[in-house]
Amino acid sequence: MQSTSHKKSTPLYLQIAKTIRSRIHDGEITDDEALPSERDLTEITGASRVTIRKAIDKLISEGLLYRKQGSGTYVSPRIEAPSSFLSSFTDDALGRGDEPDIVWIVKSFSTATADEASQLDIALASEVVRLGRVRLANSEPLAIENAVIPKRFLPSLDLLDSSLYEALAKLGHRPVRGRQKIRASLATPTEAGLLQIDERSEVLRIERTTYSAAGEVVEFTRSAYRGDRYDFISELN
Ligand code: 16G
Repeated sequence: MQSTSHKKSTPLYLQIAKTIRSRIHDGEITDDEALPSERDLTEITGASRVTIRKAIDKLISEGLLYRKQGSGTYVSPRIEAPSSFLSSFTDDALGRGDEPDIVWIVKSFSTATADEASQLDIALASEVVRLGRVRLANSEPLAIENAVIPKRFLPSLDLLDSSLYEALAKLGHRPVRGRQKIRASLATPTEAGLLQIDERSEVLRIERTTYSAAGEVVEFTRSAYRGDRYDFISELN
């Protein structure tokens, strides 16, 4: 059996990963900049090559670093998401040349809670489509999105393959304007697991309400986006 003190001590590779993560976080090593070589990191830290590689692999799996064949390890550029126009996750990812993907948590008809009914401006206990999705790009989990849509805008789930806005567009209900609220927060243990980040890492909590041309609420979505990967850009006129 492991002793308590052993259980509590953080493995060296995680400590090294944490140090590199905070250097990236503090902007000491930035987008597309090379990390020191494994050999240099071995010398700097006094850790073995295996430990250094394990730390780097951990940060690659988190999406913070990427390897270039025969060249080294680099800092992944942060994702710039437009927040001044109504783009979809799918379009944003494809626009960057990334491959979007989804892990479905829930995709079903449901009854609106009192809060949701008020956000959607519909009668209490109306039927809604409830979508819970982990959004990925190039296999990297980036955000968790929980959306509710009044059922009359999406009466069948068959049309919804991956993109919500594409399904709504097919039915003539793609939202035309919206309002978004962003605030800083920390990942809950469940969110951390889904996003494959450490518990209490920074996330951006976003609430988006979107409207049809007639001014009806089409969607109310609560999301948690990874704070270590996203910059939201607003155009100022
Ligand atoms: C974005 C929206 C989300 C919307 C989704 C549709 C933010 C913070 N959220 O992720 O509200 O439901 O796009 O994307 O931007 P989809 O058409 O790929 O499902």
